[in-house]
Amino acid sequence: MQQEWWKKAVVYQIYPKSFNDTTGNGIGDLQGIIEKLDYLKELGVDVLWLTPIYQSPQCDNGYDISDYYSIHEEYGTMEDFDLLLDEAHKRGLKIIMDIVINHTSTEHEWFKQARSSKDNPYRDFYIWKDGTDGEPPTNWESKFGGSAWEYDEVTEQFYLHLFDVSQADLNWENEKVRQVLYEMMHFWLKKGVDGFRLDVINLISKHQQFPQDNSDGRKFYTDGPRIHEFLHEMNEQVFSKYDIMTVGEMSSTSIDNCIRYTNPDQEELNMTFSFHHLKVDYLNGDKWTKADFDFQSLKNILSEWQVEMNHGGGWNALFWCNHDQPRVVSRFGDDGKYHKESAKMLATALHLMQGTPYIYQGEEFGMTNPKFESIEDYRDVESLNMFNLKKQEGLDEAVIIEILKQKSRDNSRTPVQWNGSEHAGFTTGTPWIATAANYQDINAEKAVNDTDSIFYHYQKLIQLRKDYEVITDGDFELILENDSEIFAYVRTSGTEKLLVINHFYANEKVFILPAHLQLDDYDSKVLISNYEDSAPLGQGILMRPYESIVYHLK
Ligand code: TEU
Repeated sequence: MQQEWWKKAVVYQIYPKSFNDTTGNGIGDLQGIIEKLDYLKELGVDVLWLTPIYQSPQCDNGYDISDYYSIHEEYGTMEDFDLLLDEAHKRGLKIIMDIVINHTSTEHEWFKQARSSKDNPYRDFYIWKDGTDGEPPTNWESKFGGSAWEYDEVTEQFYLHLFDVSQADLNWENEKVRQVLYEMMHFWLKKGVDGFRLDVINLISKHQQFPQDNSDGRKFYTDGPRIHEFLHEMNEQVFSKYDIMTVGEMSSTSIDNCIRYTNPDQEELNMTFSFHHLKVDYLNGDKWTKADFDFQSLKNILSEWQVEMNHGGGWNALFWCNHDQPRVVSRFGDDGKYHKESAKMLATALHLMQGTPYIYQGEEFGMTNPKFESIEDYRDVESLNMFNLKKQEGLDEAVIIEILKQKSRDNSRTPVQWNGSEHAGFTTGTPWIATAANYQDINAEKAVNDTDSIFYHYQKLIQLRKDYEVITDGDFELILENDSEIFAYVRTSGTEKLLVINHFYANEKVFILPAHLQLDDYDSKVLISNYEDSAPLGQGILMRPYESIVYHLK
């Protein structure tokens, strides 16, 4: 069996476009990442995940790939990439690539060939169907709004696109497709990359009858009929040949499937991202609503995934943030008065669960949603599509903006706030998307110069993972299940225990030690907290606003 080094690793996600620009064109680049490697090393992370840097028309910021073998020119060259990999490795940092193989850009040569005629050898690389009476083949919906089928005039058929019209779904039933994709993965692994994040990988196997649906169609391709077979094949032909890590992004998945994806006996992937815990602020399941988050559901979902994945021998990727999600401190914390306390509390709550934690650029010093007021400030294809759709439905523009301020993917895509200078030190030019207005208060330089900052709290959490086996191995038990303000849990491995108490609100609240946890049995050292003078363990602890305390009980 391969070494499971990734169980003890912390991953840092880089969205290159917004990370650091060295050319002054307003777009981040690979040299910009190289410049910041020492900063990342100081934070203490082990692995860097780069979102797609391949050649792309950038309709979906690189998730629309037009050539898997070259670097998008605004980011640099293959020489820059090789240098980045080398410089990262020199510092003991690993790099994983984002592999998008559910779809390609319609600008990819395969698609250009495929759409040119029905008998082109590449036709069957994609999913083409006849319409019925001029209507699309099925009523399936695109994740970015509208039909999932686009009519092509030249060959008079529709092609499937679960995302944007510029992202055509590949036909995984075609063995040639699978083979060319595996070959492409070998290319990157032979270069020395340390693994992959696989974009929407649980959507690649479609129900071949392509049925009509009484909903949006997702049940006919989510965790689809041949998904486990395909992943097993990929593992056998590619992953098993290298000492790497793999993480699958799983859209609308289930625990049972994620156990199968990640239990080592199945030989598929190492870990999965699931999103149920990030839908707790959707009103009636609809993302495009403005709503408070449901704290009780958040606790229940996190706890269920912790316990069930552990029982099934699976492994979770732990995350609050990524490039598709709003900033967590604005979402489940307080981005005003208790910015520092709540950002630290959220970090602790996440990092001490079982799984491999991910930090998204800027999260380590508490970047917030930018709260853009005008549609002119938004760039994301999904946000712009939704804006237009909601307007057509008759929703007031001001109301839609309020929703975008909470839900837009652009909330996480603003430039990394490096320092207090113009455009937060991200670029000397004009950034492709505006910088959040609070960059003089919240930036990396300030955080590094303040020993009490959010940055050092993350650094400490990363170090604790290296020092305490229980963080990796321990069972998870939710306590105070029904408490409406505290998320507390116990991690247990042999005789070692951690008690993790997180207060998610701005009031004061007494934590009462549950009866089955005997105070006297333990040494109650405070391992980490977000107030200087957090109380030693007692039967009752007064928790201050967003206070978070971790006790080591042994
Ligand atoms: O995202 C997949 C996905 O389904 C979402 O997280 C998506 O952004 C959300 O459902 C929209 O409401 C992945 C990438 O992370 C995302 O950036 C890409 O746009 C998408 O796949 C298509 O490649």
